[in-house]
Amino acid sequence: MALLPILRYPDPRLHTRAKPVARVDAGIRKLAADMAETMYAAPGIGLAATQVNVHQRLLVLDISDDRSQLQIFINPEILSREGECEGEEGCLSVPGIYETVKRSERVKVRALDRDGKPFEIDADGMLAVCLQHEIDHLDGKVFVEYLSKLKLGRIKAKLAKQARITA
Ligand code: GNR
Ligand code: NI
Repeated sequence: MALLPILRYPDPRLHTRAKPVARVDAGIRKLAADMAETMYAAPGIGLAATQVNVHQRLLVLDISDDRSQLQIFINPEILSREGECEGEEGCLSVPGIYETVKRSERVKVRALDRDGKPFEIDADGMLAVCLQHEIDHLDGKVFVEYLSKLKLGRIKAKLAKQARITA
């Protein structure tokens, strides 16, 4: 197991569109295990491969209170969406920034599991929000890019200041 470095916004590599995983093999399972370790250590409730500079369509998440329900989604696809909801989001690639984002309330997602077997889930609540947030990462999109130009400008200034302090 290994902790992987997480890319920080506005790193341009966060805007890479990830490619489908061609084969679910030991390498992919190792990557998923390292991503899970990285997510738990951060701590976060989800992590997309894009955030650790691997541009393959793979994400891990665990929205359980006791951090015991790891879920792995390979080549996830949103099949359908219903409703709308607004909630505050954060991102391990945008540390210290929490902003309200509009999302679909429910999503039906198809993906492959760690054995390469297809499955489908109907997600709502935090799971639905987290899946949309992570699949956005795989498409090269970071949640702050849903905000107004004014807000995004302020966030960029704040992140630049933080980077100067921690450098
Ligand atoms: O840890 C995370 N928390 C979170 C809270 C609200 C909405 C989405 C998230 S995902 C985030 C981890 C992360 O950056 N995943 O990409
Ligand atoms: Ni994120």
